[in-house]
Parts: sequence; C-alpha cells; structure tokens
Amino acid sequence: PAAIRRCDYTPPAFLVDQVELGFDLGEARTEVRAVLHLRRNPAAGADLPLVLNGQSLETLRVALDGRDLTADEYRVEGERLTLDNVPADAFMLETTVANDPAANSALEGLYVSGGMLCTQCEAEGFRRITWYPDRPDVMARFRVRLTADRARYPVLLSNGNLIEETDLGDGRHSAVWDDPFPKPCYLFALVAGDLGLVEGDFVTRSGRRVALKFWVEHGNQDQAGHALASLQKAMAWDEQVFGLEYDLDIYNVVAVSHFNMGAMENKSLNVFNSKFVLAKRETATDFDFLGIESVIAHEYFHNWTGNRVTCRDWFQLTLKEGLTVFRDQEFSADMNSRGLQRLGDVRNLRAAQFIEDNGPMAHPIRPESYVEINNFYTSTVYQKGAEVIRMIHTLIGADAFRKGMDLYFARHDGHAVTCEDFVAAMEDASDDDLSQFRRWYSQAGTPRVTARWDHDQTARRLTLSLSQDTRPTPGQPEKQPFHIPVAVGLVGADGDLPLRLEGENAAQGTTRVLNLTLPEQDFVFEDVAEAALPSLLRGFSAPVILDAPYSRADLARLMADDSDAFNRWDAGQELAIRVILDLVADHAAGRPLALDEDFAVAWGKVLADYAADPAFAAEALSLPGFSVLGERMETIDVDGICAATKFLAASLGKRFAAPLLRLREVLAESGYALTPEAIGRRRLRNGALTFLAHGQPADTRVLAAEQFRTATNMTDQLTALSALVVIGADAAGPALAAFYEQWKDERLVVNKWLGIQAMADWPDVLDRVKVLMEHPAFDGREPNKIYALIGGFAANPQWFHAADGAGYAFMADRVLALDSTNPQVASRMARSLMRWKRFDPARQSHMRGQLERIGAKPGLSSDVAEIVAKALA
Ligand code: HT7
Ligand code: ZN
Repeated sequence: PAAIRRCDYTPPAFLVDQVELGFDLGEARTEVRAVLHLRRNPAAGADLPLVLNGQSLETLRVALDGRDLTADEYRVEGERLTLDNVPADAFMLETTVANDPAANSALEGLYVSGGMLCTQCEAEGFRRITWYPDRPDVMARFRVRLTADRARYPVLLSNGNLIEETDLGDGRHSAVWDDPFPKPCYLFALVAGDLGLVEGDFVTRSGRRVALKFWVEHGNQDQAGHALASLQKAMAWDEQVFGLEYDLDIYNVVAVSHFNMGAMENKSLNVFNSKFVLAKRETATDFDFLGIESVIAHEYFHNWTGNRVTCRDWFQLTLKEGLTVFRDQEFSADMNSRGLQRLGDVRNLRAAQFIEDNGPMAHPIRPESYVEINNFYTSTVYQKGAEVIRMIHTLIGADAFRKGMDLYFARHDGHAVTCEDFVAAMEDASDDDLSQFRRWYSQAGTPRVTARWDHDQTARRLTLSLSQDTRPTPGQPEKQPFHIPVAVGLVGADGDLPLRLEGENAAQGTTRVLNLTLPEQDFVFEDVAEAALPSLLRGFSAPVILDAPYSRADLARLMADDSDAFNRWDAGQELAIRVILDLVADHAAGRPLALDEDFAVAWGKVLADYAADPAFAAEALSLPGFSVLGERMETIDVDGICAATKFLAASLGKRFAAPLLRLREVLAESGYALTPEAIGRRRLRNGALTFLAHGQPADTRVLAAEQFRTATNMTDQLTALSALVVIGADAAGPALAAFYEQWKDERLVVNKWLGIQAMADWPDVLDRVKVLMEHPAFDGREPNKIYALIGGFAANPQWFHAADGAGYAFMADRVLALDSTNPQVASRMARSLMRWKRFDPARQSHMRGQLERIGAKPGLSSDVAEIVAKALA
C-alpha cells in the first residue's frame, strides 16, 4: 500500500454537525443505523464528492434526506463509499450496515471481549463500525441508542450523559447516550455487557459532583479501589497544576481482557486493558500499582490534551501523546518520588526510544509519512515526544509553560489542531524564540553531545566546550543543529560551586541551563578557583547521548557527590556499562573474567549507605540491561553481553553476600504498605535476593523458596519465583507448579507466570514456550497472553538470539500466524527482528531470512508489510 504523507493534508470536504447512531447489538450480528447531518466545509473545494470510509461492512441501506438511494446513486469501491451528487449545502445521509463482532479478532472497531461487546476506534477503527469520514478533524456531536438483550447485556454504555432507558418488553432494552461535546469519531465508544460496578465520586473545584464508575468482571470488584483512588488524585492534580476541571457529570472506566494496547481515552467512557485497572496486593506488584496510577492519570489527562483539543491529522499524534505523557510523568513525580520517576522514565527512553531512533524505524516525533498509522504509536511519538515538551518547559520555565497551556486551550478548545499550534502558544506566552527548537519535531535521530573542558587556574576560569552531531536516519541524510538545553553544575571539593558565566555580574545559582544551538559552542564559567568537575545534562535535560571524558574516578566522584540525583544514578550506570563492556571484550578475547576492583568498591559503598534512601540505592545498584549495553557496541555481541552481565551479577552477589543478607534482615517488614518508602524498601530487599541468587545459588535456594511460600504480596512472591528461576529449572519447577495452582483463576497473574518462564535463561526455554502455547493458560487471541509469552521470549536476550536462529524462526512463525488474526499485535512482534543489521553476520543472515519469509506471505497486512519493508530497505 502507498504511504500517506503529511504534506498532502487537505481539509475535509464535508463536516458533520451531528450524528445519530442506533445499534441493534448482537455478538454474531450487529446492525448499525447512522444518521449524519452533513454540510460542505467552506474551507474545502466546492464540488468535491462525499467520500466516507468503511471496512468489512455489509451495507444494507443508503438514504439521502429521507430518500433511499438506488445502487447507481452511490459507489462502494474497496473501503470507500462515494456520492458524487449531494445537495449544495446541508443534508442528511442515512446508512444501515451490519457487522460481525464475534469474527473481529483484530480488536479494532466493535468486538467481543470475555462475553461483552466493546469498541476500539483509535486510530481508524470507527470505519469498521459504520460509514463515516474517519479522520480526527471532523468533530461532531454524537447521540447513540443501544439496544440489546437485557439478560446478556444489562449494562449499556456510550459517551456523554445517559438520557433515556427503556425496557422493550421482549427481553430487550435500550439506552440513549448523548455527548454534548463535539468529538472526532476515534473517541467514540460503546460497551454492552454484564459487569460489576465500583463507584466513587469527585467534587470539582467549582463544586460539581462527578460520578466515577468502574465497570469490571463480576468478582473483580475488590480490585478496582486503587484505580479509583488514582483517578481521584489525577482529577485533583489537574485542577491544581493546570487549572483543568472535568466537564461532565459522569466518568466511566471499563476493564476488558482483550485489548491491543494499554487503555483508550474515549470521551467519558475510557476502555482499559484490565491490567491497568485491576490490582490488589496479593495479585499485583508494586510496578503494577504504579503503572495503574500512571495510565489512569494519562487517560484522564487526555480529556483536555487530546479530547477537548484534538489532532488535525494522525501526523500530529505527539501533540496529544507527547504532551499527555509529560503530564502523567509530572503527576507520578508529584505523587511518588520526583528523582526516581525521572530516572525510571529515562531508563525506559534509552532502552526503547534510543534504539528505535538508531534503526530502520527512526522517525521524527511528528512523522512525515506512514503506511499504517497503527505502527506509529511508538516510543518516539510518546516518550521522546514527552521529552520535547519537557525541554520546552525547561527552556521557558514553569510559569510561562502554564501560561502557554492556558493560551493553547483559550485558542483551540473544541478544535483539531497541529503541533505547530502548540509551539506557537508556548512561544507567544513566553516571548521566547522557539524557531530552531522546532527541529525536534521534524528531525529524527538522537543527537550526540560531546563535552570537553579546560580549567585555567590562573584566570580562575573553566571553559566548557560543547558540540553536537546527529547521525543520518532513513530519509534524512543531513541534520541541522538542534536547540539543546544542557543543564550544568560544577562539583567542587565542598559541593556545587556558584555559577557565573562570562559577561554576568554575579553568580546565579548552582545549576544553569545552557542553550546549545550551534554545532560547537564554548561556555566560560568565571571565579572557578579549583579544578571542579562538570556535572552535565542534570536531570537529563535533553534526550541526547552524552560523550564526556570522565575517568572512572570522576564517575565514582559524581556517584558520591553530585547534588543532582539523576546524575548520581547515571554516573553509576555509566561506570557499570564501562565495566561490563570491558568484560565483553575479555570474553571475546578468551581472557578470564575478573571483577573490577574499583567498581566493586563503589558498588559496595552504595550498598553500605543504603539506609539513607533505600529506593535510590535499589536503582543505583541495579545493572544496565541488554539493549542499553548492545547500543554501545558496533556489533552487538549477544553471548559476550550475557556472559559479562551474569558474571558481574554473580561476582557482586558472592562478594557482598554478607551485607546483602544483613540488609534483607533489616528491611524485613511485618506489615504491607503502598507508600513510596515501603515500595523502595521492598525493591532493595528483592534486588538483594536477586543478586544473592546469582552469587550463591545453592545457599539462596532455601531463602527464595521461603520467601515464595510466605509472601503476602505479589512483589515479594514474584521476585522469589524469579530468583528460583535464576537458580535453575530444578529449583524453580515446584514453585512454578505451585504458583499456577494458586493463581490459575487470576488471568493477570497467569500472564506473569507465562512471562517469567519465557524469559528464563534456560537452554530449553524455546521448547518450553512452545509447550506453553498449548497450555490452557494460553489464548492466542488475547494480546496480553501473546505479549507475556511471545513478547517475553523476544526479551530473552540469550535464547531469542540463539546462534542457530531457532528463536527467529519461531518468531517469524508467530508473526505469520498473527498477521491473519491481529495485524497490530503481529506488527509489534515483527519488530523484534527489525534491527538485524546490528548483529553478527550469522545472526544477521538468520534474521534477514525470516524477514524475507514473512514478507513473501501473500496478502500480508499493511501493518506487518510496512515493518518488513523498512527493515529490509
Ligand atoms: N490513545 C490511545 C491509543 C490506543 C490505540 C491506538 C491504536 C490501536 C489501539 C489503541 N488503543 C489505545 C492510548 C493512549 O495513548 O492513551
Ligand atoms: Zn495517550
């Protein structure tokens, strides 16, 4: 299929003021009657035909202003319905279609999940429901009548307010929902099912009571409390921080088991992957609880950044996603720990987005073209998009940012707009010039910032030389310099030095944001008496790769003394990366591996000082992951990285066994709390168990088994199970069996059980995964299960990348099978093969061969075809 290009945007030929939808709902057949009140768009060409989008629809009737049209008065060609002759001004188009929700395994449009009927319309799912101009710049008011069997579907939900309920007397009933806010059709939703309700409320700052309703499978009502509390916190936070209030009297959230992504922000009827709603301490880890808080907030924040102000076209996706991720990150930072939030966000960015930016899928946060928009819900659009918003916040300051947000809403509420409109609002509110900054929207790739410095003792001056360079990415051979905010401090013998830049009269604080706008720039700090150590990119002030000539001693010093928590952590990570890469080189050269003494001392010091901040210590002690390490190598040495990382974890676990065991004793808790402090202590205590499992597996077996048996929460139980998996298949076998027996009725916990086995570092793991595919716990139509088992295996560095290529062949088989049932999920799995050029020649050839095999499938979905074509280009 042909690519769609941003530069080809044209306004819609027709606008829809009002739409009335009538659903006669049934699992195998649903009839949809749509009445569209249309008028010509004065901003578009005067004699354009009316073209509507539709997919997999059985068209039963088309009528114009009440008159049925004959087959020669309209054309259905492929996925378009065209009317060449329509009235000059306003008119009413009526269609009736039928579709088959039960057959819809792609989970876009109207489909069945666990016996309920639900919808997913973003990005282009509405066209699978009825004929419509399926594009986000057509905003209409929706009124929806749902009719269904009362016993099977007692709950009938759609967007807006419930204005009518009728018992039809024949075992059927109907409900009418009216949404007063104009919206694009991607925000439409309906749910019909037999669901349990958990209710709460929120009183807005202007005194309106909002009913908050969480709809879950019967029996799960005890697991919605955390999501409800998170929503209440998010509503209060958005009022306090951005002055944004909720605008309807009801907010529904429905948890479904079959869902391609995390959640969907449909106006007043969010549909959620159940994994981001359901939690209780016995079944959900601390990580799950934090994830729920963040995703609940994210979808709520979309009510303003996405719904009230939406995207003109899908190239502008980062307008709502980057901004909303930034908002949810800030919310989580305020609810928990700002420092930990930041390093977690950066860790994710580096592990996923930096990799994407350095591969065949590299694209700007506002892409120039796409074949399948579903492929562009990427970490670049989301996570890097959030970093771009964060840089605007850093550059113009919090007050101007808030003014910019106010201006953005004042100008664009109720409209579908562009990234440019957002930047212009920020610029106008701040009087700053963001013209060069706009390149972050148009250029792909991660800039490399190189720093060098020179201290002139006599002149008491430190000159910091910064340069920037961005490698070519597909379609962008040349890059212009970015505007990069570089937050800098100088660490002296007694802490941070006050900073006075050349030309200034007085020092201004101890962290300064430098504007790097040229390929090379010098910044001169005055009054620097001692040879201070620059602390660069504090708080990770820009999404760049930093190249600074720190010695290992410098890194150890920053780890200990930097006032910036992010840089303290990052210095430790950089030190660990260097140590592991040295071990990889030793492994490649056949030299014996040895623990680096300086690193061990620095690591031991963090461990010894853990009591001051256990949560931070847990993060500082953890070792960098496979993808970050691979990114630092010309050719990814799979076996070397795996051997080096295992060796280092084992050496540290062995050498520090005594303090690790002591720490576990001290941090043992009698009760359970979900506070940031308690989460931090659990994290450190469990991290200690994992190091011990690596370092002295035989001695740790009993300890891990004991924790597994006596755990009162999933965080502790799952870590104990993982530790047993590290120790070996013999140790883990009984615990895995017991775990399944204990949790076989809890879908979400069963997914953890699948995932942990798929990621085991056991030579027969692929065979085990194949056996698990036949297990009753697995369901090849449920994305969560596929992500857990197949996605889990793709995240198993040693065995997915097995030298014989068996892991790749297995993945290609899965992609081919999924392509026919769920192309979105297939495309996500196919990405695991995309970066084949980064591996050694033998693995390259295996991966390329599998990509070619996938590419040769007749009728391959556009989702997978685009990934394969980009990978092989
Ligand atoms: N805006 C939502 C995106 C989404 C989605 C996109 C494509 C296919 C399925 C999907 N489910 C949800 C989620 C969000 O970012 O808030
Ligand atoms: Zn979002």
